[in-house]
Amino acid sequence: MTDYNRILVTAALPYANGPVHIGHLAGCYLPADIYCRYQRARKRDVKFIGGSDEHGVPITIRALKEGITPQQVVDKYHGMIKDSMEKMGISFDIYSRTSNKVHHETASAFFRKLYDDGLFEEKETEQFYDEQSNIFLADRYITGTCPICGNPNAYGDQCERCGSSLSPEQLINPRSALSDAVLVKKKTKHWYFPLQNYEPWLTEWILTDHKEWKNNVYGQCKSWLDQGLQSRAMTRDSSWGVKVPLPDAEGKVLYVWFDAPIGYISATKELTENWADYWCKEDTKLVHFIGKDNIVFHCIVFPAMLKAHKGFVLPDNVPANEFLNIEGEKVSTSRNWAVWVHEYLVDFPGQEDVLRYVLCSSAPETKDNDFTWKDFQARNNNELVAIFGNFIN
Ligand code: B3M
Ligand code: ZN
Repeated sequence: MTDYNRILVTAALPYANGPVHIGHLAGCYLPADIYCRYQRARKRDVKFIGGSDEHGVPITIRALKEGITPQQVVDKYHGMIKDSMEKMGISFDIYSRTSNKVHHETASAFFRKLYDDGLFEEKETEQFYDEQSNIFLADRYITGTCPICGNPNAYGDQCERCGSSLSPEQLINPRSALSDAVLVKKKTKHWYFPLQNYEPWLTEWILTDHKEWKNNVYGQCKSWLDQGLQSRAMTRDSSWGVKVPLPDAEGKVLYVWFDAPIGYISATKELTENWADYWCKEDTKLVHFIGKDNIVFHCIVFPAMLKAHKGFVLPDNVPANEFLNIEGEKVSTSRNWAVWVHEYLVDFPGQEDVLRYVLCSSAPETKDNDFTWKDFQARNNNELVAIFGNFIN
């Protein structure tokens, strides 16, 4: 739609299990911020929504490893992330968090509506369970021997030596990556959302009606749709998250990718009592800024959820950037290969705009790009100081 009266902009909710790095800024927060500043300058009615994603496996694992509670993990990192965003001038209208009460209520009611409308499938399956840590393990926290190349340290989702994508069932001698315990199989019931039922609609909506989406986004959607969609479990066994609002669901929470995007709605509720104008009126333009690893969730899963629920606007565009590498290598949190924003802010006080300038001049818009300190220095000295500085003088 070209005729709209308000713009609702969201930026992916970072997991509160670690600080943010410059790849996050370049990929998502800076482009979203620039877009919002531009729209405000045009006097458009724009709301810029952000917040921390405080549920999910990454947070519980972090808590287990550090010997603290998930709440302590998210309190620590939510504060750090919020502070980094503010200091970098990311001009959110609200930066909320998914552990808030309003979010739990909103996500819970959303699930309940789909349940009451009979839109979930209930299935019992056997899953790997770690009896030492007392948890069901997500695929990537299961290790074992790769059936293809014999690598003894392959993961339940893939083998990093031979590159094969795997399922935990294929691993020889599966063990827990947390406790090293030998795993047992346990029965568990979950609620699945049949994405395949939305496939004809999604195909038309994306591939025909949204040909203008960025190539990388459109291409990923097309390849998902070409492969065919399947039911996805929207609940998990865990004590951390939004409780499944059903009587026979003790120890179950909503899948983090079910609740997190609803966080955009909850945060808007927190921001303004007119939240429904932004989410439910057809003359709203909804734009999701994200990184490329979040495409399927924002273009396929969340729109299907919104469609199923009824009454919400759908995204008009989902601009996703590629990744920013550092000095020729992929960012890796585990190897601490990243430029952390909170550290930059200490090492280069008052130089926030220099970083914004460099990241936006080499933004990974159509392909992965590289950040180097040499380039940072050159752009500062040759472009900002020499050209721009002299011009102002
Ligand atoms: N927290 C994944 C990420 O930080 C996830 C995004 C949620 S957006 C609703 O990349
Ligand atoms: Zn292998």
